[in-house]
Amino acid sequence: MSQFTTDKDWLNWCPNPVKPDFKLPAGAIDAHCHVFGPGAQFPFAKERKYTPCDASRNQLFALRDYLGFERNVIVQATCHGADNSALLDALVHSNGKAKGIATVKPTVTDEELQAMDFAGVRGVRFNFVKRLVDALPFDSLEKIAERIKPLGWHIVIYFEAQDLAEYYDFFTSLPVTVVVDHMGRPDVSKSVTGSEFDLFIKLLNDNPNFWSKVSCPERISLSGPDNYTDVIPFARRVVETFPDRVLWGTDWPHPNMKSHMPDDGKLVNFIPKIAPTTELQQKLLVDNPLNLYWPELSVKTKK
Ligand code: 0GY
Repeated sequence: MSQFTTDKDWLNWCPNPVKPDFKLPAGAIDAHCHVFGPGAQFPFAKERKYTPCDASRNQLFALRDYLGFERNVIVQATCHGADNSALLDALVHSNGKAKGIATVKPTVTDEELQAMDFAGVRGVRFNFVKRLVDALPFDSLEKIAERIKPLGWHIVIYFEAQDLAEYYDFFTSLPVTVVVDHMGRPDVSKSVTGSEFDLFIKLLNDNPNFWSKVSCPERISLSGPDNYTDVIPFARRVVETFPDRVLWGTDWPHPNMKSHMPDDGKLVNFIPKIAPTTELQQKLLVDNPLNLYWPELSVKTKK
């Protein structure tokens, strides 16, 4: 029995998603998903801002197989703070089919970093979304960036569109590859060619070390369940402008979705709307995440 009580308004992940009509290319990678606990085995962090339902590694692996993905990139969820035990447990039990993004403090030891690297961690997440975390100060984040650089790791950043201007100079000073979660959470009530989204495009355009996940239409959309058409122009602009630096993920088990819980099969069916050609789909779902997370398996042709 877990000692944790799930938040009253928490929506559990969809237990019976549809089988997607869109057939994923062979070797497709779900490059943004999480595990929660189980709380009885991997307690949630004291400093967490939400208490989720359980979402175990075996449930994640079952979803991977059901939807037709080959591999996962598991991102440390804020409900586990900087205790990466659940993430590491998932990685070591994945049979080499999962890599991870951890959350660390500046006090992390070299031995801890080495052990995480051995288990399959390939980056750290810097989170600036205030409802999720109290972000570390820039100098602490800079220290972490310097510590992970020799390992060849990258940094995943999570922020919302209205905050990009404030963080822009810090982000572009980071010394490694940087992956932005969910296109920087654009406000899709604004124009796709307006100044706010143009700044995000400039971030990727001027900084070749920046990548973007084009995930989470269900979070970004203002148009309601299973109808995320307002997100399409934003995601397509990113996919078509930066085809070699985009990633896609389910975001299972969808933390903090309060309006509705998406069906993961329907999310997969949404992919061709944002990556309309087989070439773009191959890059988004296979080649790009392989290059970043499994370079040893990548068959990238040298130009
Ligand atoms: C996401 C989104 C959220 C939460 C987390 O680590 C987390 O707690 O990532 C969110 O609530 O927006 O990226 O899955």
